[in-house]
Amino acid sequence: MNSILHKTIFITGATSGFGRATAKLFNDKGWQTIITGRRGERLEELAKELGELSLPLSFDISDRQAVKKAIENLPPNFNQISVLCNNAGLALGLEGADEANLDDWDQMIDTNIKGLVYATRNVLPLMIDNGEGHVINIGSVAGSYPYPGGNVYGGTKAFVSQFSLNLRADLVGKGINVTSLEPGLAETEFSIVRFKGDKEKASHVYKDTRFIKPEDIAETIYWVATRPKNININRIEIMAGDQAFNPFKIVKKD
Ligand code: NDP
Ligand code: 8X3
Repeated sequence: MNSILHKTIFITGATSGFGRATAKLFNDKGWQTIITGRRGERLEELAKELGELSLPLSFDISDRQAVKKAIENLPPNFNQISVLCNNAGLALGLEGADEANLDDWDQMIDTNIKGLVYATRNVLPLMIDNGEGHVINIGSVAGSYPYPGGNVYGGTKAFVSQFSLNLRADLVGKGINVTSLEPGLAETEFSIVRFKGDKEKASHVYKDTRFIKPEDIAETIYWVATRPKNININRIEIMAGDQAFNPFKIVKKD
């Protein structure tokens, strides 16, 4: 393994969905991949598949000390990180704000916001030392367009979009690019998690519709990561072919 010959991408949430597809694509392209997530067994399986260019690290992104420790203890051949893909995240529930579970709200904030800033803050000094890097944050169309039940999930993704712009403002001139990639409806384990393991309800979300595939997002991440340094892609929004916006809801008096 040689980080001079192979660029390195650090991917949060690589046990499934977008993160897993991204790890596979970058590995195919000859990159080193640092693959992370809570499910250690899945990481080990993926690492076996990817071979010696991958490093599995199991930790909970919402655990501030665990994130710091994992990044501080990166082996020397994996600590020149060219791309940080802040992908780990989740939606929990689809209840209205007056009925939603506060523990779900906490977990979304802890993962989608706090976890993302912990990873970013710990990786940035490594990028500054190297004089180059790219932070690619996975937001969502839910951060731009409201829908019933999107309440805190959409709020966390609006944070991702604005945090990305503010990161860019801090990092311009330091060789570090920042991109917010904001997908719409994609079939991953996202809805299984949102509906707390109810696979039937989750599969209904994608039934009879053309949704985004994890590989579409992986390809976009690869494209963004390989643009020349004279440009910065600030933001990309991708919707599914069969997805568009809601009309305004007008409530009539009885
Ligand atoms: P998946 O559920 O398939 O993947 C989510 C990943 O996040 C898993 O690898 C999971 O790993 C990881 N993760 C969740 N919580 C934690 C945690 N506390 N610590 C570490 N890792 C964690 O969903 P997607 O691939 O769809 O989601 C990836 C990102 O894309 C998310 O940020 C999501 O909000 C966003 N997104 C998804 C869309 C969709 O329609 N699918 C559309 C727009 C954005 P593990 O469980 O092993 O910890
Ligand atoms: C996931 C997309 O529309 O289900 O971020 O909220 S959506």
